[in-house]
Amino acid sequence: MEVKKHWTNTELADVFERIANLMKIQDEMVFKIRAYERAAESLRALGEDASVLAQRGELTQVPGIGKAIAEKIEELLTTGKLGFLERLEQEVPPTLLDLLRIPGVGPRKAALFWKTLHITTLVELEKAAREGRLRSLPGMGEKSEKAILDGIAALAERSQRMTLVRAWSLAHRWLEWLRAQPGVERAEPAGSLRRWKDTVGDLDLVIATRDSVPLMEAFVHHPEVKRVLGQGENKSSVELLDGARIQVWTQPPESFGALWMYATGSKDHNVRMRELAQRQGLSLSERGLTDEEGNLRRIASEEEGYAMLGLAWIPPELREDRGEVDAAREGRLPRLIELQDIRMELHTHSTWSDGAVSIEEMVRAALARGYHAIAITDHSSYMGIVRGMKPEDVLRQREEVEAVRHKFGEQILILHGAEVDIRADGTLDYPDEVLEQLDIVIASLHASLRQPREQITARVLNALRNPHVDILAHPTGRLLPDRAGADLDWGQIYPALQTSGVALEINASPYRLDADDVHVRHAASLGIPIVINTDAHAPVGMDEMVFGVSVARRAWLTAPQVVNTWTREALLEWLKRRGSA
Ligand code: DGT
Ligand code: CA
Ligand code: ZN
Repeated sequence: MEVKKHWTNTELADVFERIANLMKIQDEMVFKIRAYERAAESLRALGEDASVLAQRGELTQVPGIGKAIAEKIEELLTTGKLGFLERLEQEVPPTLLDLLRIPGVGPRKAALFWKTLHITTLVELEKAAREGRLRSLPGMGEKSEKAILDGIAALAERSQRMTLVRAWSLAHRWLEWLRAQPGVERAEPAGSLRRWKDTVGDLDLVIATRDSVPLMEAFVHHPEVKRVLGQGENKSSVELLDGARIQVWTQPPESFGALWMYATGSKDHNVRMRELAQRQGLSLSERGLTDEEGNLRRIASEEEGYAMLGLAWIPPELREDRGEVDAAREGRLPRLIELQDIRMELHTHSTWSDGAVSIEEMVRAALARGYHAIAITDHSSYMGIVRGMKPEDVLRQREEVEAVRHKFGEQILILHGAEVDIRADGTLDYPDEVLEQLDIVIASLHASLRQPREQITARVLNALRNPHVDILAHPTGRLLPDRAGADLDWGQIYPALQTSGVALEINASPYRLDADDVHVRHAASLGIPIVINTDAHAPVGMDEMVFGVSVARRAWLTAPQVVNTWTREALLEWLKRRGSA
């Protein structure tokens, strides 16, 4: 059997769930619908790749997958399409499925709106509700009409993905719970979380145990579980009351390495790894490596697993199929920057603008983290949005900085800087006479982020042309998990950074992570210095450095490429070359 597109079990399950929902709207017979739902559940819980099982002709051995479903899976795997679903979508407009995401709207209501008012989309439904056309339908009223409008508004706000900070705190809590369960020898994070992707869809947690079934029972019956999406012996997934999704995978300890590799992904990395194994006549699964005679060699640790395929262990942050497998084979994986390499914080706020504590307290916080330098960079007074500093405040602030310097002496280098707004017309918030008195200048966009590409790019280029600017902060202004940032033309930003010598910021806030890994990697490859800034507004803010470092790692950066790892002398030297120190 030839497989054209790679289908994950989740994608296959989504297809059958889609069929089941369309049939519900169609008011099909319950037992037919149930068969598709069962297929979706068992695919979600399946430990092995359905595509691999299909190649071996073993799909029908999976509980919940009969001959008819197996044929549909094979059709999807070989042709990338499913005739049955296509015909179904001719009968029931698939956009109706969007209506099911509204709380209180099930297939019956969706069918009602469709058949009586010819509504097929969320937009049409919202319009009808606004115009009061729903309330007179059978089983509806003014109240339920209002509930639908509220539900649509809430949908728009709710994101399907989590920020890294939310995902990690959830993961720590669940790992603790899992580790306390009987028979659990090890429990670790996997999936996009372990790769530190900027947002996380569902949490993947992997477990070494010889006693999986009772563990899975306990997991799906945990009091925080709202809905079981799939339950199997080696894999179960649930939706929690707050909407987050968790997937738990198990293997006996001898196969833990294989499982951890598999569940960490990414999918593209796994595909690349499987190809590598295939070239050696092996098949790689979440249990281990199987040779052509069918002998399984289990993989207990990831290091062993990679070594068995002739590779150095690959840090999870690199597992995105961006050249890491070749680099691991050729022994040229980078020595990635680590949190301990960070020795300074160059973007912080105090009570002089919108920070929570005094300059002295921020300096103490930096010292407590073992840093040898800190920059105090309060906001300029743009548009009065935050309590920014007027040019005359900057001069008064300098006196306080001097006093704090006097107090701490050689212990720490204190730079007096500012975060200056790039105004909507591209000019900076302070005149050059003020900028030239500062030790370090950060330029950033805060307002009018929706300007057209040409205009917003020109704004940034203008700021980069000012010789006093040292750092371009959170360049796009995006807000995670789902508010996109400015539409910058990076093709112009990179060369401008290069010629100006301005450093590109990785803003470490888990709500920003801006610039992102892809842009940072490219910038660093051009020799542009990268600086990781927490933009702390209080001492605890400095703890977010770890998220910024994760972006740098995903961008393949080594410590010397990141300004924060430098010595004081190197920092001052760089600033002097920039002309502002
Ligand atoms: P997410 O949850 O959207 O943030 O992204 P991931 O990377 O956590 O993806 P997810 O949760 O769909 O799957 C977790 C890992 O499991 C993924 O990184 C790779 C692996 N995986 C899932 N399904 C398949 C599959 O069908 N084939 C292979 N080779 N790997 C898969
Ligand atoms: Ca995931
Ligand atoms: Zn800031």
